[in-house]
Amino acid sequence: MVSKTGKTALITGATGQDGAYLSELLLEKGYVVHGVKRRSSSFNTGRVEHLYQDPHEKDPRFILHYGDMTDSTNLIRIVQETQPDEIYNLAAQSHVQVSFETPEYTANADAIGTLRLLEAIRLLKLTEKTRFYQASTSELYGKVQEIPQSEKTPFYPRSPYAAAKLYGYWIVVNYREAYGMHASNGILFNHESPLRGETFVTRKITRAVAAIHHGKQDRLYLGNLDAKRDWGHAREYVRGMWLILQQDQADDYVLATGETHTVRSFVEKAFSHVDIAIEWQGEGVEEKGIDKKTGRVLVAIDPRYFRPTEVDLLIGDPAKAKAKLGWTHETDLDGLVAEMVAEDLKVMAHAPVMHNA
Ligand code: NDP
Ligand code: GDR
Repeated sequence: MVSKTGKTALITGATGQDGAYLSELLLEKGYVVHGVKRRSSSFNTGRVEHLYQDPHEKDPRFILHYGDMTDSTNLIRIVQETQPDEIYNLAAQSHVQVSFETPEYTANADAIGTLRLLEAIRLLKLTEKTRFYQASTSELYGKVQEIPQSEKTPFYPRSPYAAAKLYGYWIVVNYREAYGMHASNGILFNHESPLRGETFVTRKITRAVAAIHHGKQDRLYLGNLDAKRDWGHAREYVRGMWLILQQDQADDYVLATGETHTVRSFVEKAFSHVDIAIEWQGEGVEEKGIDKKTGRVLVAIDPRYFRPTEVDLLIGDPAKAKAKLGWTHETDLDGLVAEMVAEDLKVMAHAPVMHNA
């Protein structure tokens, strides 16, 4: 298997939102791309379906391998067989709220999983050859210490997910310093797209708006409407990941838009695309989002979606990425919401009736 660039990449989490965009980008650049996919009883390769190549073809350039971040020997074997020039470690139990329910599994996959991959590189004597990207996160900042958050802002994780990712961050720094590995952290702020998982708040909102528009859902239930996030477009963020690994020196970078918005504002923007103006009435768990024209309650609060500890405010400072990588975001929140709603309107036109959630 020889690629046009001569480069081979291994992506864990290739079937996720970022994995799909990154696979696409690297294939365009002429890489041979190996992806790790989990065994699942249901179909989990929908996001990379268009990249699929018949394994019987000669020299396929996109190859999926069964694997799991909790299985060391599996990871060692995949790294050995693929001999990658670049590893992008995107696999994770990535849902913050779910991490409160499955803290041990989250630590195993997200923290120790990162260690397993780094150790695979070391054991296989690939420290000189293989560059390593770690999917670190703005969740590391957690409780607000300073804004905007930069590479120098202290961390204060607020969930089992963030605590696991904190280990991932530091073990990457340690392997860089201890063994001279080209291992870097991208500290990425929230990034979304039409491929975003359906239970993250942005996609949950855009799907519900589309379903309500098509008469397939009555109401959207949400948790904390006041949380503020720095939301960008996933396609642009995976380009940043690639740029990070093209640098001579490994280093850690924030990728963000530098703007922040509330969940409430995301809801209003999304409904505006189907010509609905939302008016908010009530307070706390009694708060409701009402269609100004019809008086229908379209948004209500379900306390189940409140987190035991919340991250109230994220706003990133991407100055270092701009200066050193030449990376900036292009899509603003309005553009992102417009694209996500437009895609979900297409999806929902043919969907069955949805449960309110
Ligand atoms: P997704 O949840 O969409 O994708 C996660 C991927 O990891 C999926 O392919 C999933 O497989 C896979 N995975 C989960 N657990 C395991 C495991 N035990 N072994 C192997 N694979 C596993 O996440 P995103 O694409 O949004 O994010 C990519 C990475 O970036 C994650 O590490 C996330 O924590 C991090 N991150 C994301 C941000 C964002 O805003 N999107 C911001 C900052 C960091 P399956 O498809 O079978 O579920
Ligand atoms: P986040 O994303 O926790 O920032 O983690 P998510 O979209 O889940 O939550 C964002 C904010 O919205 C509030 N919220 C709700 N969230 C969800 N999921 N469902 C709801 O109904 C709801 N109502 C309000 C949340 O409380 C939160 O404040 C994402 C993941 O991709 C991580 O893997 C990644 O590391 C970070 O982004 C950066």
